[in-house]
Amino acid sequence: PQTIYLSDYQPFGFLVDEVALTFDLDPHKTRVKSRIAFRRNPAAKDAEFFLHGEQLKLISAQIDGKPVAPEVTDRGLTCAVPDAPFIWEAEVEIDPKGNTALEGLYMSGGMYCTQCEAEGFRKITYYPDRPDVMSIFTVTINGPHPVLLSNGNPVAQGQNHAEWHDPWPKPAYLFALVAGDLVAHSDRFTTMSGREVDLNLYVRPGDEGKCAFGMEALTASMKWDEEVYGREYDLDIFNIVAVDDFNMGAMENKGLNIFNSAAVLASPETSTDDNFERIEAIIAHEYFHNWTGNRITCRDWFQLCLKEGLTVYRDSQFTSDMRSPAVKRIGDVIDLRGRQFAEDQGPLAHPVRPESFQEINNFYTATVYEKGAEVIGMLKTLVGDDAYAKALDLYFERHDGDAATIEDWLKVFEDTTGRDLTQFKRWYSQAGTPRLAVTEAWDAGKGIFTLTFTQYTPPSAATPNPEPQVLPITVGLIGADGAHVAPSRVLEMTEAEQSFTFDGLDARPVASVLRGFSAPVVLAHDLSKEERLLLLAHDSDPFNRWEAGRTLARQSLLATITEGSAPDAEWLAALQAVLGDETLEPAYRALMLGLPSHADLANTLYDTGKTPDPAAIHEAVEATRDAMAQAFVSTLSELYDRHIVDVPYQPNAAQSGKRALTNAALALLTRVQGPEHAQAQYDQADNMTQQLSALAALLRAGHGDKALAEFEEQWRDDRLVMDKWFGLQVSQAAPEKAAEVAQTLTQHADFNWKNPNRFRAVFGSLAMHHAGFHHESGKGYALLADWLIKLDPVNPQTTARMCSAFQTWRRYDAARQEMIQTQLDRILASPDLSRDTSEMLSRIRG
Ligand code: HT7
Ligand code: ZN
Repeated sequence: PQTIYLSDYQPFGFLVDEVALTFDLDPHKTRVKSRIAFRRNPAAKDAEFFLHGEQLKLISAQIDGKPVAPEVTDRGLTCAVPDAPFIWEAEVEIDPKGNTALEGLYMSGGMYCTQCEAEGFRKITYYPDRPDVMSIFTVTINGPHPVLLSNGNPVAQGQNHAEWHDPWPKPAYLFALVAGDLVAHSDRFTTMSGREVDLNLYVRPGDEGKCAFGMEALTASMKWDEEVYGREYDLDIFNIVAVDDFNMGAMENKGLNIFNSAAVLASPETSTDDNFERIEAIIAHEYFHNWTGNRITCRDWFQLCLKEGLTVYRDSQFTSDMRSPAVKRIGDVIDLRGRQFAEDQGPLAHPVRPESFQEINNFYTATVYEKGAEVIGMLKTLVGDDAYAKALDLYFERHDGDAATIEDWLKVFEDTTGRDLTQFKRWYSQAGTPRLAVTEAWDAGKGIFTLTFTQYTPPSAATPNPEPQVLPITVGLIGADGAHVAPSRVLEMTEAEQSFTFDGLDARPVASVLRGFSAPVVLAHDLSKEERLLLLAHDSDPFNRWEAGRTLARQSLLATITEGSAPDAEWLAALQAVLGDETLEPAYRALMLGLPSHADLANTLYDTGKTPDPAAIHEAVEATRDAMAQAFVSTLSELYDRHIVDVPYQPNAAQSGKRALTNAALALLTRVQGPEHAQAQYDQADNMTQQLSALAALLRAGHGDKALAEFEEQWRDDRLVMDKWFGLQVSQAAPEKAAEVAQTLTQHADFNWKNPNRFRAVFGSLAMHHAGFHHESGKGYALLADWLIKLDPVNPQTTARMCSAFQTWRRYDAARQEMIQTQLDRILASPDLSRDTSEMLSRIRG
């Protein structure tokens, strides 16, 4: 397969002034006519007329009305063209129903829909399918469907016919079309300059009752982007469509966002609090792309973080504002460490802006998205809030309508602040997670406290010689009585080793380092247990307070795993005090009750030169949970009774925080008090959060069979709830049973493996079940490999994404490595393996 390099970028030889597309819809023989106005691009050297095109049947082609015979390959076509501006016309035939890859134009549940990012438009018609070719699109759709949608504003609507015009130039990846028998949940929004916008959320009949929350999230996002970023919506209409078959969460097509139904449909009875929060964030994310992605897009796919990192950063700011900043930050860091750190420290490591790829779909990664967002957070910390706001204003002013680069992005910060960001740019070009170590020195005579930091990024194939990064390190100092002796200060580290002093101190303080997780690094700070207990009890920075508890938990668990010691009683006592502190938000206390994941512990063991044993990790976690349950039983009962929500369900932060705390308490209480409590909650539940938490507790306690059968009976017609039913059985299975449970579920009549949500419900849950997936039998590895081999020809994108389950394989013992290697080789040997999967596996296999 061909490797594409950032350094090879060349502008396209032609500009596209206008595009007119006509679709005559048919499940197997859709006809697409294109009429495209081209002219030479004066800025380009290369003038070859190459149009991308894949899986298209070319019916006819004309230039300026005269038939031409282009040279066609399986990747596109070339044709001799005039020097002067010309009109290209082509007609192609495509097969939406046969398109199981869910890229291009495809069918889902009887409706037509599209997914063009990154390179799906070339499966619709011949076109320069690259993000720097922007044009104005007019789309005509003919087909026997009540709803016919495309981008922009509607210009004509008739029986089985619709025309749409999008006045904003856009790249082809933002094109969208939807046709089907859909119903709309509608609203209106008045923008800050007084323009009226029609809002519609289109769903399949029967799903109307699950639209209200998504619509509220949309209007809240539109308002927030006006208030916080000064960004106003720019069309007369904004449509969202829910589809059941979708490879990712959602897609920001101009004026016509397409959503995985799991990422937009919600009701109290069928969705958990976590679902509501995720839906709110994804709606915001896709809406925010209208400016960061659509009005300003990427010059090429290497610049993907330009739109994704910034938009993730913006959606996390939105969630912080809508909910709890502390809880959001902790959740984001848990996620970053779980997914991005694993990626950055393994064979799939790549810079936030990669420099080469074979299949761009494989680079929609936690590094591009989440580390990309962290980089923006660091930039904001370094320049300050006001300078960040000025830089963003300049970015929108200077680059509106552009296909921009990371250089353009950094330049607006340089121009507004006068800073030189040359070194900071390494965050975009270097792979790997920096290790930051800190040592302390105390000069009692002078009252000076010195922190000395060293940073080191382990070399990787992607970055063999990493250089020091710019690190904003937020630090506060605390006295022995828990009071602050120095407020937070941002230390700007640029060297491999650097010291910072704090003077005028009466006594040696305790340092709270990397507050708010101010840089995405692995921190080694050799605090004593007493110091960590002090931070857990008193740190005014909520992130570091939580972090102190998490580090104590990790240390206790590691001692249990490696030495068989009992869980640390001092940590448990300190944690209990925090749990009972009613000045703290319930959601925050629920997070305090969490433990580091099995994968986190495996990684820490590996980092310290030990081979992780998944079974030992599992046993240590179970023993610790039992100890927590026994130690906290009275506090947990009190918390459960005090915070149970007895007013009608609302998915807001206050209520969901209480449910998070009571359900965390329930999970532990079930260990010591048996299943009665959970059964009662299950029987009385009037919302999915309560029902599912109770079901999980029952399953873990081995008393879930009856509730599981009732749940299936109650929800068998609701595909999104049934995804939970499938997933929960795998995630709650005992390690030795997980693969077997997953296999049995694949025999279920409703296991529609071609639906990515259902496939992920079973196999995503298996891959996430650390002790189950890595069970010594190797059954988890073999089962996943069997199904990846089966899925690849049908849906390469979803297959390739799921291969990352194997990315940490080199951390484990020789027997496990051998079993995994056998499976990797077996998949790699399957005939006609997709480019997506073969690139992922070759990188993982090494
Ligand atoms: N920008 C969107 C990316 C996306 C995507 C990429 C590849 C294949 C399928 C896809 N569906 C959506 C989503 C986003 O980040 O907002
Ligand atoms: Zn995005």
